Amino acid sequence: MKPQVVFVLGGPGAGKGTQCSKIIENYTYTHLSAGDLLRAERERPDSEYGQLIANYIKEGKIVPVTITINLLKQAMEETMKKDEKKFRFLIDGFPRNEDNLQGWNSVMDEKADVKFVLFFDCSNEVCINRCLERGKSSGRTDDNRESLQKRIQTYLQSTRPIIDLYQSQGKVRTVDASRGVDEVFADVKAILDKEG
Ligand code: UP5
Ligand code: MG
Repeated sequence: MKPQVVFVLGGPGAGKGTQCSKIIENYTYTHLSAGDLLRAERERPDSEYGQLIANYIKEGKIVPVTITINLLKQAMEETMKKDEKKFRFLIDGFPRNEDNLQGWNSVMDEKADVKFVLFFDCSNEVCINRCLERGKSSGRTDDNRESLQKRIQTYLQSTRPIIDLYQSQGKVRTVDASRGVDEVFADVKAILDKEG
């Protein structure tokens, strides 16, 4: 079975991870956060990319896709090897720029089907406030004002055009992510129930 993919996009702190956690409680999807995979790789003692990833994340810049795509591909393959029924994936926080999209297309385009993009739409102000609030306890090196400015900038300059591109192909399902977690999830459910 070819893996079925939903890309989950939205600004920093829009609630991608939160909503993906709720989705996997209710649907047979596997959640793969590109950011979580990169953070895990950063912490792996013999990683040759640890320092590079650490710098990119703190600067709110997008890591070269060769690194990210290998982590994603490996995680997908491992999931499907363990359980062949797990062929539906939520890929959270990817693709974030043109380089990511090209990397996906060259490595994964024929191996997986992208069903649609789930887009959590939220104002920059709400995004920043959520991340600053989380930053009080998250330990994330990028949940501070300086990094957040850069993350928002990168999101607007590099990620929005990717969402727009999918939009022009009729592949974007947009949710107003500025509301409470449960209200957002009610909309997410309606989309997933409809898409099957
Ligand atoms: N919260 C969530 N939903 C809420 C709601 N409806 N109402 C009120 N509060 C809500 O949520 C963020 C915070 O808000 C939490 O405290 C939550 O409780 C609360 P979360 O669900 O974590 O939001 P999410 O959108 O997942 O935010 P995240 O910070 O993870 O988004 P980013 O996209 O910035 O982070 P990510 O981990 O994807 O990427 C980090 C960095 O990794 C990037 O900046 C980049 O440097 C690098 N990266 C790459 O280079 N390439 C990639 O492909 C991916 C990442
Ligand atoms: Mg996240």
